[in-house]
Amino acid sequence: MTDCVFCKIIAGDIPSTKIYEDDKVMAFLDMSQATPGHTLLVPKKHIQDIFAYDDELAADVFARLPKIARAIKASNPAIKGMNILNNNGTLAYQSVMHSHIHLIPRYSENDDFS
Ligand code: DGP
Repeated sequence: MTDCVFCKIIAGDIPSTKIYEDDKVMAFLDMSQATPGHTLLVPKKHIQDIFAYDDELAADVFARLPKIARAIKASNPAIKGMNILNNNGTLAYQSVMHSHIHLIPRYSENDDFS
């Protein structure tokens, strides 16, 4: 989709800090780092939200979550946990209408994140 910021990142038309990429998904650092290492996992196929997934796309995206979460955790021994979030619809605070999953590393109970 030509006016989608995440499609432009996937196409390489907007720079990003890439964490992972294969034929189905890409993961890159969120430009608004809730905590250091905050990453977005996105399907390469433009799809708006969870309500539009079919089983195949869900398997493609969600099967990759543990591997990417482990890689982020392994990158920094200070990471003690991780919040994994997915916002769907403006009412639920989705601001980019290309489905994405937030992986937010947690370092301590005092992380400035809510
Ligand atoms: P959400 O509110 O769940 O739709 O989160 C969208 C996230 O996308 C938000 O945390 C900021 C991030 N974001 C928006 N535009 C860009 C961009 O151009 N590059 C990167 N790396 N992240 C972006």
